[in-house]
Amino acid sequence: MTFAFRKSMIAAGLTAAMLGGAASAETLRLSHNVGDTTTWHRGAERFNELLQEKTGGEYDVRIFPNAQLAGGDQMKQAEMTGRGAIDVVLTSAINVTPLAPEMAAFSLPYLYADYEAVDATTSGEAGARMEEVMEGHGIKVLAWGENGFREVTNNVRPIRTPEDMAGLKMRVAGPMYIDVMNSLGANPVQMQWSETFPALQQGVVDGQENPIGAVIIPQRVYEVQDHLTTWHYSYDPIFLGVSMERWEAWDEEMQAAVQEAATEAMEYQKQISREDTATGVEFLREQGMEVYEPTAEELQAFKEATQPAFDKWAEQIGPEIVELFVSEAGAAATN
Ligand code: X2X
Repeated sequence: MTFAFRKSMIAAGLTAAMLGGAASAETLRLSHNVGDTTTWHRGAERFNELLQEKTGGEYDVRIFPNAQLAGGDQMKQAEMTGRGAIDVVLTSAINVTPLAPEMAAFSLPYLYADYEAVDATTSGEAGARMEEVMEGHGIKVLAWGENGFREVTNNVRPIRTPEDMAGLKMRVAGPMYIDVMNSLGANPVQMQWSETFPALQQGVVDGQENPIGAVIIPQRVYEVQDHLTTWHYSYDPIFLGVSMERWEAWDEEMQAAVQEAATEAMEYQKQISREDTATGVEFLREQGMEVYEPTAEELQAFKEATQPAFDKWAEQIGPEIVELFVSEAGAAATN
């Protein structure tokens, strides 16, 4: 039975169950590594709805948050997807860097001036190049969504200059951010996201960095952090990817349904992340956070201070890929 036929039967009043849909629906297991209140999760839910709709109920998606399917290890999800142990992954570029160091290119400090620059790379040659890299690791990237520009929070003092970071114990997600924090004189600690809230609450670490709309607000980081600075130091995309093994086993009709559902779901996820970020600073102030928005000169000082980390990682990623990102982002930036 084709999806189109199933859809027309459902439109005519038959239920998916009557068509043998609900009982025999095939379930794809989707892993992501943040909580179920985030824009990531809402994007995953939208993917489930759209996939059911586009396959006439023959396929659905079960969502597992907090990297549960990888035993809580957010960096392990991609590798598991690559070998077919997880069907679908929704994760951010930084989590994939142990498997594919090239993916760190997106998050190089101060690479992007604005969203125009971001979108030019995810929809351009740079994004296509990263899709090839991920295919080499057994993951078909279906669509790019957004974690966002990562902003710094802490409980010790307002951050206005690189010197203000000195000695702060900072939770970070991945290896590149260790070097970035070191270049600022902070003390970085790599930690799972799911363990970060209690660590901040108990004062095990002083601060962390994450995007406002996708993570800081929905995960209520403002309840355990006093200061935030919108330093925009690193951008982090997310992507919806499916194991190549799964992808290659599907016929063209199913591949088209999955692709369309993913594209629409990530478009939605990106839009709500940007909206919630745009209104977020005011919301965080209402919640009692002290928010500092640096001037262009102050941002330049952070950029200069983090240059050694940029250079070190540019070498690791490969100059040709970095050049592709820098030129595509630079040509599109309007800021
Ligand atoms: O762990 C983080 O900080 C998060 C949620 O942003 C990532 O997945 C990189």
